[in-house]
Amino acid sequence: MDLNDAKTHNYELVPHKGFTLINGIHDPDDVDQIYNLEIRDSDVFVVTYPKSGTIWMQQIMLLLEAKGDMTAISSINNCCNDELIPWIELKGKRQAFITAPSPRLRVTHLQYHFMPPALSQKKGKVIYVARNPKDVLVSYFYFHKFANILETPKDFNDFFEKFLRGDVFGCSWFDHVKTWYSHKDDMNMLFITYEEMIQDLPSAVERISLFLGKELTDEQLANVVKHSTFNNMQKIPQANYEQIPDSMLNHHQGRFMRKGTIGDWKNHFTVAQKEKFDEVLYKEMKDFPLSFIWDFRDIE
Ligand code: PPS
Repeated sequence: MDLNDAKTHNYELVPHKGFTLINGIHDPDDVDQIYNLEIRDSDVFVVTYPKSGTIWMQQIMLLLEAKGDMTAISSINNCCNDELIPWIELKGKRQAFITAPSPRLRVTHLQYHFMPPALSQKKGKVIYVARNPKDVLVSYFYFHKFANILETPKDFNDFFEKFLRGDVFGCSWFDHVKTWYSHKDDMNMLFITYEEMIQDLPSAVERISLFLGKELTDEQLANVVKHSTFNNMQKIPQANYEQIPDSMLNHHQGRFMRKGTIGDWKNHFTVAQKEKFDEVLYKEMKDFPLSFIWDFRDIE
């Protein structure tokens, strides 16, 4: 199935093997078969919890492949970035992966246990993009209003509680990040944060390029950066999913490229919500060697 498939479905979350899938766009049997895929050394998977910078990383990878030439990407008749770097877990995409030419670039929101074990034997590459969970929550709240494939939240607090319970597609942000991070050294993995990318996009692009073994000139790298800034991506219809039909994305309710910043949670969380979130955060992450940037001021 393509994301631009205009059929009307009854989308709902279905629990599957300790994770959740979205009925209508995921097929559990198909998802289970991902584990058995043969991996090539040239395969690259971008792994994210939803709303952590997937489309941003897609854009950077497409531009690196095209050596910074945006016209080369725009001239391909694609409706959105994920037609060129698809989600492996969407219906029909696993089959296409098997015969696709190298390099096979894919994105996924899946948890670690669904992915081929060859990745943990250092075959292929993984880029994990993590974003601070308070901003993920806010971005995900707006995406639930925007996406008809997800339940519209009653209000912010209702969504806040669901997110903390992991009662959303992607399940618990904490489990997702901790599980993938704990396998970092088994894999060829680049672990990078959304905040690092905001803080210094040229350095982030250089790291990604080096990790992927790309050889670009300084000018080509500068073009990759230029065409992957939030302001420029906002103007690209493919990055905004503008051609995805209203049956899937309610374009009157918002835009995919919404704010693209750090610390928007401060405009949404009440004091009580912040305290509650921090309690859970402490409990979940106190023994974990990961820290996040929560505010723009922290990097100024
Ligand atoms: S999804 O639906 O899970 O694939 O969403 P995902 O692409 O992972 O995340 C969407 C958020 O990433 C922001 N974004 C960017 N921020 C800064 N710079 C650039 N170039 C960029 N591209 C995408 C996008 O705006 C969403 O965040 P919010 O906070 O909602 O704006």
